[in-house]
Amino acid sequence: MATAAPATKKSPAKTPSKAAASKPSAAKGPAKPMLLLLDGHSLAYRAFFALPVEKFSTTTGQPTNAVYGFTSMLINLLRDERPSHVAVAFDLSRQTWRSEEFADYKANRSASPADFKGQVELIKEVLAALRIDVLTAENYEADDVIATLTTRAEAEGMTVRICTGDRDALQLVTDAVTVLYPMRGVSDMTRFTPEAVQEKYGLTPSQYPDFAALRGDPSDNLPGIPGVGEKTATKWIREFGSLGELVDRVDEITGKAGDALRNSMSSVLQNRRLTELVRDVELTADPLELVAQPYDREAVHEIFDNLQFKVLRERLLETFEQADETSTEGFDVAGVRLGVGQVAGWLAAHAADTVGLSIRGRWTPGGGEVDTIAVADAAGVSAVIDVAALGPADDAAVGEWLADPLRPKVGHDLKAPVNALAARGWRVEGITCDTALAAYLALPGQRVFDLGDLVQRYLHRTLDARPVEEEEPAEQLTLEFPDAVTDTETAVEVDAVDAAAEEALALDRAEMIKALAVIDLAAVLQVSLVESGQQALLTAMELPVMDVLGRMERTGIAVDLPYLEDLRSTFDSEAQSAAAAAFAVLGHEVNLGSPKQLQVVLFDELNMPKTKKTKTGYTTDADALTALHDQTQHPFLTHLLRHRDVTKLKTTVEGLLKAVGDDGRIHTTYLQNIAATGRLSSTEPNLQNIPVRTDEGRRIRAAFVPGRGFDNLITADYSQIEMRIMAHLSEDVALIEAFRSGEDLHTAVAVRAFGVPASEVTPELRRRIKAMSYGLAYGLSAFGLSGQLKISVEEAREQMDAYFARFGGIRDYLRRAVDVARLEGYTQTLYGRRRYLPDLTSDHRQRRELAERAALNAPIQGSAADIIKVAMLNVQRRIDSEGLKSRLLLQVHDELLCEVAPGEQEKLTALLREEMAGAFPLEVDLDVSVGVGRSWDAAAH
Ligand code: DCT
Ligand code: MG
Repeated sequence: MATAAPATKKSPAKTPSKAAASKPSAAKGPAKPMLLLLDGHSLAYRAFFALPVEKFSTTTGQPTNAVYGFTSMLINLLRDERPSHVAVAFDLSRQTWRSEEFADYKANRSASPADFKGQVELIKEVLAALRIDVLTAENYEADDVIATLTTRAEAEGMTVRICTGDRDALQLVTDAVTVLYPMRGVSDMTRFTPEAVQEKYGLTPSQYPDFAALRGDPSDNLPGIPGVGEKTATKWIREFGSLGELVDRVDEITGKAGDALRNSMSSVLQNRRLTELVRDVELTADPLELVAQPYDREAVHEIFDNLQFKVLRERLLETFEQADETSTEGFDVAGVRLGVGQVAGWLAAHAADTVGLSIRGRWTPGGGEVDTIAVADAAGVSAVIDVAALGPADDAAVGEWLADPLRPKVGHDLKAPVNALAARGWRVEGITCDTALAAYLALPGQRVFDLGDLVQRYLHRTLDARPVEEEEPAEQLTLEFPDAVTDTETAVEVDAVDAAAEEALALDRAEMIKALAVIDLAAVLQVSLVESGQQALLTAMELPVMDVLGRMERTGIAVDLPYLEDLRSTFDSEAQSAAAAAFAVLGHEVNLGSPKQLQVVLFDELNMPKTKKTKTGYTTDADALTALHDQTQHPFLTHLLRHRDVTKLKTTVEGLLKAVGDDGRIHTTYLQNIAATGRLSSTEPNLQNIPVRTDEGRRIRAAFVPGRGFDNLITADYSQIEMRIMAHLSEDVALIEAFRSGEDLHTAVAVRAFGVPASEVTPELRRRIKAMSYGLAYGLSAFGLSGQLKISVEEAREQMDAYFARFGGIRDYLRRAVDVARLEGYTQTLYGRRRYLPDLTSDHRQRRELAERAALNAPIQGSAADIIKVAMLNVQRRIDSEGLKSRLLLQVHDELLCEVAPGEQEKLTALLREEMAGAFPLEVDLDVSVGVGRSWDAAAH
């Protein structure tokens, strides 16, 4: 029995199609309906082989080349063909009437490559988001479904476009049916009309399957005739008109070819039966029901986010912008640049309003320059403030307005512009929404928060000016009676001035549109945050954190420049001597940075055991070489690894040197909305990159020193914060007790889980127990654990069992965490920060397991991130309220770093301890250690 999706039928008449929604001109009358049919598997396969999988994979390792290529072809087809009806046919399995009739049918095909599997499901998800019907029929191939729909569509008077990578479909070509056949890659399509078939093969479409039967088809495992090629096959069909006629008069063919044909007659006839497409498969959908629908915007964003298709999403949105009634709308922008004296008036008139901002200028680390501030109110009134052309009264008014916490402001990604305003001497208070931060809370999995994208997604609008309605303007009358004077030169001058003015006006308009857009966007995002219970995270956490981060960026941290330069040359010469030592072992030089040359040295010259094979040979990545070194202890590897380490350190130091500003301080830039867990990161320099526990890391941190007028640096950090959060969340009695015993945690765990006396817990054992605690907390399997601890899987399983026998609450919590997240679709931190994990229900094992580990990790890492943010805010508030001169400088990992003003050390130490320990009332207390010194390293403890 044949089945076809979907079960629900749609009315062909009511819903306007995606293409039809682009308003075909009424004068032409309704265009003939056009059905676009795609062969899902054959195109997906084409795409898979046309696009390199290395270039098309998500950061989580999901291959996407087939999905990408298929979706790209689909978008092009929808754009170019503008079908009114559309469907995609898929094969269900390899078992069809053809394989029943001929057991060897397609039997030569190897199993689909591992990277291909799973992508078909993703393609179906894309199609569901685009609201395109997927049709299948048991016992039939997609080809037959297509042939059936084509036949019926033609009978209904529709035209048909078939896109497939299978030439058997050429038999369907008529004046009303065109086959689009992808040539090289996925963007070139050959259009097979009857004429094109004739031109290419010298045959009519109905002769094509006759010819194909004679030729055979290696890809379907259909045998050909020995000694008879395409030329002869074509000649015969042309001469006799059809295979039937040829069979009837087969004796007229003489010579070897004739004998071969007569010998192969039964396989030729079988080929012909198999090549014939079935035109009456029972389907539950009729061609007229396959109306093209407007796509499901939310679903498209979701699947494209998952697949990390940025360019394709833009192409899709752009292509169907006009078709989508709601998205064509831009913004009414009637505002102008405010003249001298008008700024104060505009701001006074908006004293009670929330004002949308868009700030234009140039941002530098911790500073910058502002050109204009575009402002808008919720009623759609907008204006532009030219910062360079402010009179004294206006200047004061802008300063007062910006600094007033009771005058609400909203904007997008304001940290950098606020730093630039600060450089101009303007403090900013009263930011009630930053749409980049609000979107980060609403869509934590996304990494880029572009205003235009968000406006599309949440407001279904574009950042364009809405065209002004063309009325009969009175001025036009005067234009019809132009001044008689036409001085060419003046006209040219006027044109140039006009062009410049036009350009300035366009810039101002773009800025005003952004100011208008953020107001509407903020409103929508705030509703969404209220719905998900994350409103307080925005107002009480992320927005104040943005303010503190901006202050830290502007303050920067002093460095000992001569020391840092020395350090660079030290690392440089260490790198050189490591290289020299490596060359001495080899007896010749080699480029240590070239994987190709290393492969030759390691595996050919030194005959080392082979590492994992990749596309470019045996891998020489850090993990593999470390393992190889553990295994062989080869001196070449010792020097090579040392060379790599030191080179990396040198790069880190160079990054720091490059970042030192004119004031002798490094002003890092914090990234507040990148990490899906809620953690902060930083760039230029990336502070996370400075190794934490190594000697070299300490040498680097020794370069950070107190600035002039400050005594010391003081650092305060949490110890074992993740395990404390784990104890709190799991309520595991043994773990809580281990913490409360006052013993060192990892030692206490060793004692409890494995019965080793505390005195026998060596640093190495402690390290292993620690790795085990964190590993299990983050979802490591026995297999993973065996790898980390370099023990057998069996041993790892035993240790896991012993661990969980004692800390059963942890195991129960971990299971529950994943189950709840699967059910709800997201995890939550102690503060209600969400992380959405749709892959928890994926059929794709790799993706599902990745999501499961994320579900364990996110609440713990995210809660740690929340806690340190709260601590940072409270520390800053206390510093302000107590009027201290000391300053917060950095936040990195679980650590806060401050500059101590003279006489404030005691106060600051106490304050840091109090505020960090008191940031959240965990079941087990937060432990804070504080250290003071003349450098970051000296302060470490
Ligand atoms: N971490 C991890 N796996 C490890 C070690 C550390 O995931 N094997 C993560 C979680 C904690 C964080 O890094 C900080 O590391 P440590 O300071 O080493 O952890 P700790 O529990 O604070 O241990 P210690 O008491 O030794 O500082
Ligand atoms: Mg620690």
